[in-house]
Amino acid sequence: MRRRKKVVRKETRLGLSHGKDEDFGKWYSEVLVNSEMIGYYDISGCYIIRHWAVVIWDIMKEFFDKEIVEMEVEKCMFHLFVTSAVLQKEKTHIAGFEPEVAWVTKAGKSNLDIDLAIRPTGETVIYPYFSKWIRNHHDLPMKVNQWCNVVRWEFSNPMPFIRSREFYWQEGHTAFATKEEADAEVLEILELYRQIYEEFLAVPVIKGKKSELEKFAGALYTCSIEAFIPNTGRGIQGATSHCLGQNFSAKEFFDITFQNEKEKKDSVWQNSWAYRTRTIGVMVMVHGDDKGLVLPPKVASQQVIVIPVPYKDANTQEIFDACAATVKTLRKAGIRANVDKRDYHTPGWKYSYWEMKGVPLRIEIGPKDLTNNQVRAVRRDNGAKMDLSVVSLVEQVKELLDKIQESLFDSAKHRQDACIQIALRQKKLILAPWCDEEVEKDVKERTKGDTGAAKTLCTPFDQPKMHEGTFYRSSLTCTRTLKVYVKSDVLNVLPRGSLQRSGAIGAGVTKKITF
Ligand code: 87F
Repeated sequence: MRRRKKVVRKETRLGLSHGKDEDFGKWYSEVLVNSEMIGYYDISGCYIIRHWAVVIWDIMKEFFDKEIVEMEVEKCMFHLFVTSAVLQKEKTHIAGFEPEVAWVTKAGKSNLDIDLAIRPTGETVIYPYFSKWIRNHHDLPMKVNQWCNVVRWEFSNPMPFIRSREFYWQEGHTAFATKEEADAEVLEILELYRQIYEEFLAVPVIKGKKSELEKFAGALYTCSIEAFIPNTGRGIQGATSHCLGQNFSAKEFFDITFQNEKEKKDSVWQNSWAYRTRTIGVMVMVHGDDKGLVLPPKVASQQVIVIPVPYKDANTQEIFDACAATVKTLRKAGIRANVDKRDYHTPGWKYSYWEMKGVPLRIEIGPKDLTNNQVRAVRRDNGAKMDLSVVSLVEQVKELLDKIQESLFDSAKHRQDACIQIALRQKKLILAPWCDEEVEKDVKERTKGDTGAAKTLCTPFDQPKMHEGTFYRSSLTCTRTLKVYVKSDVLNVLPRGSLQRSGAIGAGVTKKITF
């Protein structure tokens, strides 16, 4: 029997009681609460997002806002409520989502004249006004974005950041005169989402296009960013950028038309795009370890924590002064640094505390460091310790933070790449040749189970070379699937999990396929 790994540290009483590889779900909740990212609320599926996480959100928001301002997207704040009459306008597109819509039906003790839905997304709230505001081609493109909360009363297993009943997001809604402009924007936004994940959160992602079955029903096509959680072996949708075509602008829906340059009436081409607080959950799942959070320096609210290490007869005041001076120097250079001055905790306790909170770099200053005009630095990601000279402290810290950011991404990328296989039986992300919807439905149906069916995530834009008729190396594939899957020259990424459990898929291995 495998012995349970003891993660709680005796000497400090800080730490986690569940290992990441031991019970991933419990580990995740514990990390979020102990690191002070979230608080559990008394409504199931609702969580309080605390300062430590809000700062991460704000850093991403600042980047994204700056980029979309460059794209001439305007800011807006639409209402939280939508009447059922307006919500019904979108009926065809939101079919299937209705059970998730939450309603306000009372004010005090009296029933409202009309029930009000709480927005699950902004289309129905925003598009009636696009219809009023857009008259002719001079009004186009129209581009708006809002940062807000939405409510979707999910019934499947809630999980902080990943699946909550109320969540925060940005939602962008744009209208163009031509499809070409809309197509270009879909990709431009997708690239910003990639940057958020890869360059800020150090999480590798796959950019691609959703299949017809997995796209938003109201969209002409949906592009997405897909991330991978090695511990669950499952893919997770990171953000979406939809081209809505003329579906919503059509006369029978929101009737968003304009006079084109030839004085002819035409419907606008629309896009909508969003990323949400789920980003934070993905980052925690990918980088966290048995000591707690591991924050990439670019999004860490504190990049450096300075800890005084007083020693017996040494001059404590001098050590505290040196810590304060170090913080001042680092902050002046734009580094988010702070000192833990609390005199009622030991340095050891503080080390564990800041490790739990994932601060990328710890600086310890003790009497020996004062004498040698140096500080001791400890990396959160790999535990490496080094002495840094006070003379060139800023440059060295900046370099270290860059290295930490880079190596977090590299190691996550390495883990993800190692899990992408042309294979159906292991706990893997599957890069599989794709045939048609019939097969897609079939795979989804046959792999249904408690950990979720193997549905296609997206068709990656980056496609490995493959020729018609080439057989792919696979540990196994059933004859039927193999036959149909290799017909296509497009590869789709499927999450692992259910395929592996599927006897049907596993049956009838007949061919070894080579890549
Ligand atoms: C839940 C309840 C009601 C998703 C819902 O992805 C409606 C919906 O329309 C709903 N869940 N959707 C699709 C949202 C599509 C779209 N909206 C704007 C986005 C990006 C931003």
